Amino acid sequence: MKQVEVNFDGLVGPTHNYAGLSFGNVASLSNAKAFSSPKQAALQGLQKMKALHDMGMTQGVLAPQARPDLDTLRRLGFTGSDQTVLEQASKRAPEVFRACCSASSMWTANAATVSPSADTADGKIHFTPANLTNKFHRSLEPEVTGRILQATFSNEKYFNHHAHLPDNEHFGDEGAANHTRLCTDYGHAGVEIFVYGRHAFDGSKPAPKKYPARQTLEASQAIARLHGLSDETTVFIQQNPDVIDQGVFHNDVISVGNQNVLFYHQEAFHDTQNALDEIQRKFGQQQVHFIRVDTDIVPVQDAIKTYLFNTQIITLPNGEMAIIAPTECQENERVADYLSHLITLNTPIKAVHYFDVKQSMRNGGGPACLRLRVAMTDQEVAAVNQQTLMSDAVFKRLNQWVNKHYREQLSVDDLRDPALLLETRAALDELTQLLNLGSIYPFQR
Ligand code: SUG
Repeated sequence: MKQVEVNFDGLVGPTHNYAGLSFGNVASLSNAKAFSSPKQAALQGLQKMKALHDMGMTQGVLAPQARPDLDTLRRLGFTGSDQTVLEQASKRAPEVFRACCSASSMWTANAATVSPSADTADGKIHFTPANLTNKFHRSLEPEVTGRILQATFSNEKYFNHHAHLPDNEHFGDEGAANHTRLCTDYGHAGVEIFVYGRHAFDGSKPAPKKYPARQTLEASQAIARLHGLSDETTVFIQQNPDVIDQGVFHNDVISVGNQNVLFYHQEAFHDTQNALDEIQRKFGQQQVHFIRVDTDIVPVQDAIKTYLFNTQIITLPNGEMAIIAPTECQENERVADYLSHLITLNTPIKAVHYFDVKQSMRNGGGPACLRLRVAMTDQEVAAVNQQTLMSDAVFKRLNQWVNKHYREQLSVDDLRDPALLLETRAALDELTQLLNLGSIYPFQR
């Protein structure tokens, strides 16, 4: 039986905008209120998906969420027709309104934590949507995320879906952005690595001082229990609080793993040596390639600006690995030099491919933020909703759909336009048919 890792990329939604909503995420704050291009953003994302498909990878697509979130605005006391709610909320509570308009579900690395069937006690693939409690605009996502995941992975024989963790900072969970998995082969039991930012129930432990630690140890432990993971193959590592304070708001901004490779920055973890020893011990006989990038080669600030570690390391059908990097890495001399050097070293990584995902990068989301990884057997791939798997036909249809419905340009002021709400609903309604998702959106229920 063949096993592959499938990337499910988030389709960028029609309200993609820059509202400066993410304290601790430097790109989001520095681009606040700039014009965005939802159309370009969605097309850039689709190009990346298609390119991976063309490299022989199995590639999936996850639907975006519907914004503005009228249900939340009503829950917060705005009443009347949809148009009145938009008008009143944007006038009387503009910050709340903007948060209810974010297209942040595009970063599907934050959609959920996924454990493949080779790792779980019941032999099914487990999904837990992330509660994203640390940011109000993102905390609106988990319920519909759960529905999107169930509509994409709908066969109960293979897929086990959990509810998101309790909506409280003690269990702050950011999904796969703080989780990676090493394995000899995708279908073999692997080591699941959870990277947390702070201890929720023990204030004496180290924690960042300036920016929030979004993921707690207790949330990571709860996910490992829910997914039926073995202690023998699970590792919990604390992220270095100092790098969180420099703007590394998720672990996937400073380290990434694939199969027998862990690619990480020297300053990524709190207690690096013990963490790496534990990973190697739990990994077993075969040697893990620990690829460390030192601060004097790439300072943390360059890693944040270029998203060197928010790259995707993928295993191509010929068994070699390639890095999928944003063009920001190519534009930074230090980082570009490092990447050219990396592929000559004696590691499985043999190529680097650059992609323009600038629309996403301006909100702090690189190539790896845009995808949720699901390692699967052939049978499990066959059990996925087939309309969500990339093909030449799906690519063509989705491009046409974006070109038909998306605006070229959007400002945060445009978000209160009632026409945008109607355009968005028409687009998403059509999308649920294209992807065969059923009625996942509140406006369809
Ligand atoms: O949660 N940005 C997202 C970026 C998520 C990146 N994901 C990973 N690292 N896996 C966030 O901070 C900005 C929205 C705005 O400001 O308009 C935002 O939500």
